[in-house]
Amino acid sequence: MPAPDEALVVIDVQNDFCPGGALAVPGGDEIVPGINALMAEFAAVILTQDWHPADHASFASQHAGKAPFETVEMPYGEQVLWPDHCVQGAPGAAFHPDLDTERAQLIIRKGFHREIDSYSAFFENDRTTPTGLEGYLRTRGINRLTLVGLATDFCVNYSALDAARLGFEVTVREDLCRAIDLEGSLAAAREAMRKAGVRLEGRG
Ligand code: VGL
Ligand code: ZN
Repeated sequence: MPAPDEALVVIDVQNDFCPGGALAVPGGDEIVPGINALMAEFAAVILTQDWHPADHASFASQHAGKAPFETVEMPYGEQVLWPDHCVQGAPGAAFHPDLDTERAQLIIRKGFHREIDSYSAFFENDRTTPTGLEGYLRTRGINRLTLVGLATDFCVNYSALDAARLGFEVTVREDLCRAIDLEGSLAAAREAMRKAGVRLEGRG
């Protein structure tokens, strides 16, 4: 029986993060069947959706002389610049067509403020502007989370760290995540999550 205090949070399983997409994560589509199957084990299923305006400040195209995967200094710290991706309403922002979105009780969109990126499902990249997810979970009495999705080293990592910091018990199913892995970012993310008390499960 699914426990009432547990939720599955599916991070950014969107076309642009899958092969053929603008910011494709290697093997990003491989996790979809396993995520669909895991949904049956949870009473609460939440999806996140990266959802940027076309002129979002995280896009390299908005910074003269900058290329994707270079970094800039933003008021809130260092920001990686990305190819244009997950533009609001565009096909790339849609969920992978095979993802079972009908099971979702909440879809939380993030990254919609032009000036600030939002990797985490809980806070924008200033680590203080809330998305509202914490309040939703607490008012439903949910305090244990399992995270899956894309990408392990960015949105899953930031979401897991914020959830742990907020006092949730957090498990990341690594077999149902895939990474971008920029300059060791996957190893750094795994180390940070482990240090924060996040349970890492399902690594082959
Ligand atoms: C993501 C980079 C930019 C993610 C989102 O979902 O991990 N990464 N936007
Ligand atoms: Zn994004």
